[in-house]
Amino acid sequence: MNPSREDTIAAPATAAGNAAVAIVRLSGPAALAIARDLARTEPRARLAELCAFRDGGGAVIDHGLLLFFPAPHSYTGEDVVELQCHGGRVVSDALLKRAFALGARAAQPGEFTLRAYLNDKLDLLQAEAIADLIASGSLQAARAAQRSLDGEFSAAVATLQAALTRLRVRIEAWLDFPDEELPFDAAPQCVAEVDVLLTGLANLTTRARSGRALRDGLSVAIAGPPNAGKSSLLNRLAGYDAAIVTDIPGTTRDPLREQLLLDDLPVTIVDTAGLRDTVDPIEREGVRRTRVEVTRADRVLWVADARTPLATSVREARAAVGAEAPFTLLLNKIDLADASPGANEEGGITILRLSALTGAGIDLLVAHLKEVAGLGPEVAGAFSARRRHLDALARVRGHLLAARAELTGALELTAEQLRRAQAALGELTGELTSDDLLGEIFATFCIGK
Ligand SMILES: Nc1nc2c(ncn2[C@@H]2O[C@H](COP(=O)(O)OP(=O)(O)OP(=O)(O)O)[C@@H](O)[C@H]2O)c(=O)[nH]1
Ligand SMILES: [Mg+2]
Repeated sequence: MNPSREDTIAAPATAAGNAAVAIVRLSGPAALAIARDLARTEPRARLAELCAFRDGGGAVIDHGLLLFFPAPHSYTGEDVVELQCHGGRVVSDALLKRAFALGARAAQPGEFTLRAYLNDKLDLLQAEAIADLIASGSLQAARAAQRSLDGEFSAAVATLQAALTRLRVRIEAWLDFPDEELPFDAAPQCVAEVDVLLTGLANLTTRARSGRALRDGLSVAIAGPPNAGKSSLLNRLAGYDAAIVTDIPGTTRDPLREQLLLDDLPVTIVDTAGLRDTVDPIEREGVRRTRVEVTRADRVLWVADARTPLATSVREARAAVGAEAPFTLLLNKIDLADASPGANEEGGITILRLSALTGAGIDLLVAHLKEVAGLGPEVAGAFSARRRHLDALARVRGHLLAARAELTGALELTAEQLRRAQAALGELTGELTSDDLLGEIFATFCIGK
């Protein structure tokens, strides 16, 4: 994706469908001339003006508002024109057609924001936050996106960058003037500084991890022996009867997928056929599909009957999913086992006791899923973030730890690790980003943004 920036681009900025108003947006060097021709008027900067928009023959397409944002004080940093017309497809299509006839071309997805980025109107974190804000599925997710868009994430990255630069300047100076003696406490001082950087980074990562969870959520597969209460659990979490529940083992055959919002955490959850050896060809196919779902999920909830001996359930869970995916053992039907809801760790496995029928312990499960997703209590300060951000932050951490380890040895190696840490940080805001990555990021935007 590297379309010419000399072109003037046009696209509907509002979604298709019947609505009171539709907005067509233009950006680029010819935007003003096109607006003049369409509206037969001299557009004034940042002033809404009621105009008649006309086609090539002078016939009125619609009456609407014209807005002109001269460069560089516009969303894209270029001349931008917005035509607000009546809603529905026909009028906005006719306006677009006229704009194309006058020299504009159709904008690619995300191209307005790409131009804003290329014109330094916003950095990459902010550009991505715009797409996240539009796509946000909960108020918390929208707030996290807003925070990134406002530049909070970028500012936190910049603070780390500045501290890293100060440290690098000093170390590079020692390298450049090897004859000068190092202050005797130089190494411990630098270690302390790297530690401060690591603490700042950890804080940033926690907030980004929460944001990623709000944005991407978690994919969960419910699996376990037949009749354990898997479908009942899905229904309980969904709050409605999504799956058929009976007391006949082998009720569920096809995997049943639901999208849920559990306490602000988006969860894709799939209920599956109970795992057992069977000769029934339909059930066998169901079991095969369960195994596929288990390997795909971020997390498997292995549902077992609380009355089954724990060792048996652990063994079955390990045998079925142990190596394939991380799992949590849910001991269901505690109402029949005369047990109370609770959570504990045993042999590295999280065990939750609950009842899908009564709802006891379901809050523990939701809290557990939030924890697994990385959605901590600091959600109020979350930055909208993506996997690429977390990958970059993890690399920064790796380089800082390596730099710290080298500080008592070869200073060149420390310098190199700090340089790499800085480069990885730069990927976040887009200081060092390949065209391929830009193409990938902006291609996921909607058209007109
Ligand atoms: N008492 C009690 N009964 C439950 C509980 N959860 C599920 N059941 C009952 O157990 C039976 C099986 O429940 P399902 O949800 O269909 O179990 P499943 O694991 O989906 O079963 P398959 O689809 O056949 O593998 C039904 O009669 C449910 O009402 C629970 O927590 N307590
Ligand atoms: Mg079922």
